[in-house]
Amino acid sequence: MKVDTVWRNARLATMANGDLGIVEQGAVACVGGIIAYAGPADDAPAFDAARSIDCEQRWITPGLIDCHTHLVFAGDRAREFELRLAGASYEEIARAGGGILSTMKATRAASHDELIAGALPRLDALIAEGVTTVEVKSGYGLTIQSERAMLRAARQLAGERQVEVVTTFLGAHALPPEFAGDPDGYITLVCDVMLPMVAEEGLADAVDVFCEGIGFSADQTSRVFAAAAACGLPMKVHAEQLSNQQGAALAARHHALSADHLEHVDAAGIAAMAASGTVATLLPGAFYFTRETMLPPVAALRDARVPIAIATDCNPGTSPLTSPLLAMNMAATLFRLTVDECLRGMTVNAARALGRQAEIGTLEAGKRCDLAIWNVGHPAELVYRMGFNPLHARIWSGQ
Ligand code: DI6
Ligand code: FE
Repeated sequence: MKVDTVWRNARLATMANGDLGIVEQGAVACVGGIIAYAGPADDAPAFDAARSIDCEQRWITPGLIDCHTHLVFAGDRAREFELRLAGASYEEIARAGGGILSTMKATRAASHDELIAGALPRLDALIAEGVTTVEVKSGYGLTIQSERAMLRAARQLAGERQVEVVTTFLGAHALPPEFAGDPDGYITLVCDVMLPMVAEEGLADAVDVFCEGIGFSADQTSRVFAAAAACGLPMKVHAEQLSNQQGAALAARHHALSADHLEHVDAAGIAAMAASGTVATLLPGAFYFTRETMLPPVAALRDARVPIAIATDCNPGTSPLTSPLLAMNMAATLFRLTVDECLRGMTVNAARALGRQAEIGTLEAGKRCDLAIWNVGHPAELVYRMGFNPLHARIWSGQ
């Protein structure tokens, strides 16, 4: 078989077949950036490879996928962090005009180049730990111009680095000051003006809503979902992070790709997600950083066979985290996910949360050749260690 590159003498965690899909003596070959073979070396065809790489028994996983980030923003919230350490709650700060709105002010004032320059160090941190696909949300502009600027900056990141960027319109992230006291009026702007513009200009691959007491109600969320469906865009939702607004059940009814956070999700929400195939995206960085105490019901999600993804939720307010490895360690240590669930949560299930499971997330023929090659004795080390990066090499689209 004529191939561009073969990676041989490797141990594979393919993430195929519902577990880690381990192949002890494996090989991966690619042609034109697409995996042509991934499996046991003994079963591989004879490769006529332009490039043959001896992996010296290193482990290869699919490239990691961070399926929930707010990577593009300006400013920081370090001062607010100090206030929270002094006892102010996230909600108190948000209601006092801090929080998302303080990042909104800085983001509206930033130029396109400034948004790019601010996001690149955060993107580079993710790439350094083997991320090959990253989801980036808008939601700090909250006007047509500024939401458009955020999404354009997110799209531009894919031109600055060898990475896939999947964008999500999160205009319904917070109520902008121009609509103070009129959330329904703002949701009308989101549905009737922003969303059609975003869809028309191809700026977003999905739509998200912050369904929460300090965000938007289930009714307002439902309006955005209906408008997204009318624009042909899939949905996601920040749901049950601080309270139970029935956001997950609503998302499932709309066949959303994912419902994210879920600390306060109930049995009805879980059953609805199981029925619709909506992915549960858990965000341990936000749980840890806000010192949340309500754990997401992992055992109930597991029992209902709801696919679980993990992401950094990189954002300046509740999760200034740019380490997918630490996110996995937190998901295991804080949420009691297993090693297999953590690794699948950052690969195959994260791909599903983005609706990209046909193209990425496992080491299987036909998928894009995104690889992370690790200096570890077993994949469990990727979840076990804290603050150590054992990445040996990262391959994106065969390069
Ligand atoms: N939930 C969160 O934790 C982030 N957004 C959301 O809907 C917080 C974003 C921020 O505080 O800047
Ligand atoms: Fe988020």
